[in-house]
Amino acid sequence: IPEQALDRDCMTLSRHVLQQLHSFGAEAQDLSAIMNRIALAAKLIARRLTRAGLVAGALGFTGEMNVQGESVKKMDVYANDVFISVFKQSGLVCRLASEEMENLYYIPENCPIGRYTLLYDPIDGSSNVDININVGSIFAIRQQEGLDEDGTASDLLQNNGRNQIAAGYVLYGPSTMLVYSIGTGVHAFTLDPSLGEFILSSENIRLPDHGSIYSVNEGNFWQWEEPLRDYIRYVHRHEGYTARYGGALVGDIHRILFQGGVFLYPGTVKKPEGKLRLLYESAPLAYLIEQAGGRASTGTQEILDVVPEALHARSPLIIGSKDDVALVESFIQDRA
Ligand code: AHM
Ligand code: MG
Repeated sequence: IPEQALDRDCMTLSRHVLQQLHSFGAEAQDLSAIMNRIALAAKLIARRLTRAGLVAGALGFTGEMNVQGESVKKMDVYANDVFISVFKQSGLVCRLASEEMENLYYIPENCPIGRYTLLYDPIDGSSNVDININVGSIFAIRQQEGLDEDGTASDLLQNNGRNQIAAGYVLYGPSTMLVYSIGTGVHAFTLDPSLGEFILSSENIRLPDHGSIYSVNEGNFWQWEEPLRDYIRYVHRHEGYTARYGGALVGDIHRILFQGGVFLYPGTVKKPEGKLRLLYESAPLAYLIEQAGGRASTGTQEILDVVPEALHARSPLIIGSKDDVALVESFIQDRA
């Protein structure tokens, strides 16, 4: 048994990525190095979050608005900068795209060799930060097509989410967890603070085809289209459903990944595209949940088939267990 425990402790994230790729070729090395950098970013953000209430200037708003028209939190800025610092001089990633930056961030010195773009939401669920509730980071890696240094992001706006080669999230909860996929299933790692390493805690996670949880902000009920309201009436009237909504997508999806169910952020009459952004929120999570045997839909189209119209384009999101996503879709499509 002690030997098994030791073996388990040695299954670090970088080792796992290399093992998943069954090769130590250039691409495997690159992906493993990128995942290591993401893990470093996660540890830096986790460290700051853990002590945020004690560190002067860690919490609260900056007073600025981001490109989405949302008030920026100091932690958003910190976490955004962490990813930049971690990937500068890495030789790995040529461009970064983030919720907190209007335009792509180029790292020209990396571009000749760094064939990848990193898309990320540095702090998902920012409203939870100041009250010490779980938040997350979301990321995706795409192969860069061409040496696009004109800032147009044209390749990102010509491809759909199937172009992602890796995606995942970090959950800053009671433990810090990193969950990722590089197209070979979904694997979860737990940060062991005494080692400073992410250690494999669940391999090949598969979510059930149906779960009892539905996760949606019902405060928007009267702003939705009627079919959505009908779906909610359905779950209210049928036994076996339970509501969970944490205000941070990563936490809500994490629960669904392990227990099944469905998360929804539908469009409203005024904002038909909803709130969540395709490139660094919906598409990475869709990739992950599909890899775990679930589905992600806009209501009428697979999320991974959507080609974004802009870097910060939004889309409605219905994601989780196959049967539960299909049930929501059946309400939407019956009325269409
Ligand atoms: P953020 O990345 O700016 O924090 O916004 C995304 C978050 C999601 O994590 C969460 O599911 C949603 O916004 C909550 O929004 P609302 O308060 O409208 O329910
Ligand atoms: Mg977000």
